[in-house]
Amino acid sequence: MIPITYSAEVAAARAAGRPIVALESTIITHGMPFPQNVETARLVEDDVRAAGAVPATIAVLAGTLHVGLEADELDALGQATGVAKLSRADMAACLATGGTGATTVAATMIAAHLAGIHVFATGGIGGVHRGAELSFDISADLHELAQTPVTVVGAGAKAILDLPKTFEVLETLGVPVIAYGQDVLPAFWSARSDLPAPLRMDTPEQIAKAQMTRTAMGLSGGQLVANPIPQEAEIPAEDLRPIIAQALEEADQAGISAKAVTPFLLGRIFELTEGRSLTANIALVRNNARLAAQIARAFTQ
Ligand code: PSU
Ligand code: MN
Repeated sequence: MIPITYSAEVAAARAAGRPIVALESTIITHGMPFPQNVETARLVEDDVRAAGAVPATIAVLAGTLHVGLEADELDALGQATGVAKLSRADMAACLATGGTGATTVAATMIAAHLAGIHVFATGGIGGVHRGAELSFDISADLHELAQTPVTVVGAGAKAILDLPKTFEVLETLGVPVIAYGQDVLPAFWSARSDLPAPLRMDTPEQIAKAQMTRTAMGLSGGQLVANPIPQEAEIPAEDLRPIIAQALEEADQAGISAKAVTPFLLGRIFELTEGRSLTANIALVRNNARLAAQIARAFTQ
């Protein structure tokens, strides 16, 4: 009924019960410029393999849900224009109408769960936008974490967001937020924020066991693992503060809204930091992929 297809590598891993890590595609189509987007997607897949798991990059191509992309499919998606950005609200419609779309965190979680994949690595989740008290712009990623049993490894939520409100909403929704190896939450491009971590874990095994316990208790939903960017790759929060403020101001002036907000802000911050934000983004996604692979292995043990 659901038009779903697996890459050869993912099909073999499923048959053998090997650990699999889901990867999203919105970061490729809307989060990074070409050609760095495709290069990063490949590096991230290789990081997952090097850490002993199999990567499954997820996207909807011409009405079929792909769990794992072949090399040529990844190349084509990375250069395609006009690709939809899919979340819970529009994923089924895209499949039903034969469309092509990249999956956000929410949509990738849905696809991962359908495919029996427990762990997913991304850059940072969507969340509560600054000014949400007027715009009501709160990412569907938060509600997805509350209902779909997939552990998402990110460098927290993207620092363009209102981080305190994002973590308040996650708490309200009953989503475990686990800082990896430190007592404060990371802030995407920066390793540390001044927000205390609701939970802290220090091993992949603890994280896998917590998800399994949650599910065994009949609690719905996944967990967010907030994995700090490696220190040597981070951009200090003080350096970014004025740049984020400027990008937000410009988005406001230009009347950017809804799905366009996050891609616009990431694009402007890339320009304003002269590419530093992209270098950091690549480092943090790769770091998340490595941890996700370890967690996926812990799930299969
Ligand atoms: N992580 C990144 N870059 C991105 C994203 C995550 O490093 O572009 C994407 C994810 O797909 C996430 C989306 O779900 O940004 C959030 O979009 P929105 O704020 O419109 O919900
Ligand atoms: Mn939004």
